[in-house]
Amino acid sequence: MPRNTLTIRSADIRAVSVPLRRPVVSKVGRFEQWTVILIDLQTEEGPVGHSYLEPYLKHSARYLIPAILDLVEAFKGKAMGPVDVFEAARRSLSLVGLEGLSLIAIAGIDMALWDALAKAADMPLAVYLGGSLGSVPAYNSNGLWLTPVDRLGQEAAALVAEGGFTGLKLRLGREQIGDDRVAIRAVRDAVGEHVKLMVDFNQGLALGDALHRCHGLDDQGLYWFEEPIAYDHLEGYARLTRELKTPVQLGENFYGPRSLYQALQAGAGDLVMPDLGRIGGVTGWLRAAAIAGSAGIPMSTHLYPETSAHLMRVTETAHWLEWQDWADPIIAEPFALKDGHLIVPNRPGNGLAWNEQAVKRYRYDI
Ligand code: SMN
Ligand code: MG
Repeated sequence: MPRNTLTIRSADIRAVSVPLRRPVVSKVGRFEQWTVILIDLQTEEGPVGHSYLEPYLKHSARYLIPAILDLVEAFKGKAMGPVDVFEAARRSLSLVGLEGLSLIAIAGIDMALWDALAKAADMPLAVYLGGSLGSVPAYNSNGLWLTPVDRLGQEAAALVAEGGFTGLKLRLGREQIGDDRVAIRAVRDAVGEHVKLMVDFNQGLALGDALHRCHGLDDQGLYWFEEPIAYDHLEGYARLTRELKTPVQLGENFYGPRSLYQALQAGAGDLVMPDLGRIGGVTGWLRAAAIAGSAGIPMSTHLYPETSAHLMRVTETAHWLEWQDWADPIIAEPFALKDGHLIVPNRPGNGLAWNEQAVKRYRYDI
């Protein structure tokens, strides 16, 4: 029996601020709490789509939520697929810019609408997209911030033990290169040489310093160098990619699939890792994955582990899932981990529903 395209009715959107077990201490900021915006998209046909956004900044809910509600108002009552909404929303916001908040707002609706569609078909999102249930290799990104080096070893051992992980992310870019070497040594001594170390500079270096620092660490057997310099300095990335043995990773700040295309055209990295909020949700991811796949560039994820896990099951060059449990406190059934893999649950849609008691506890007024 053919089904109709879903019709958006309304959206309930709430902001929560969830305590982090290990505060984020990074070049992009220090966060004791993590802001999560919960979207419940009601449809005329019944299925409710769930998604969340991670906009880092607590106060950004004040302008992000109204932008999402405006889009819902514009499209309610119309039978539209997520790709239709994606295109129409981009057109409607082009006068205020296609990137940044516009795209994050669109991504929130897009992810919720794909969830509702997969629920209407009674299939997990990965299956609805033509893939299958299964697990996705993940590294633990829950710690190893720019914190005192004498505590990193103990923390690294704990992070491996949280899920049998074979990869960890370590943040680098301390004052002296020697401090970064000490940090790497501490982690390796604690977890062994077989655990892959993804290192992230969070755009903390100018190109000259990045050349010096990355060349100096190029013999350390690191798995990738992530965002050594400002995310949009594509020529600088191309130079680093040409000169370094260690693969250069970027992409969490790509706004839309075209940014990924432009970065690859510029030779700006060996690896990419789009963020679902910034790449444009499920629709943006699928388009980006086709570009990375055709270019033969391995694609990893950034934040949003649950929906990303579904997408990795249909991503041609799927590489590593970044595991963070930051939204777990407000998720009704957090996804399970086994032997360093995140398991895509056998539930219709993206598998996200809220722990309403926790939402009540962590909710804040915008
Ligand atoms: C990151 C993510 C979230 C907060 C700070 C830093 C980081 C990552 O860039 O890749 O996980
Ligand atoms: Mg990063």
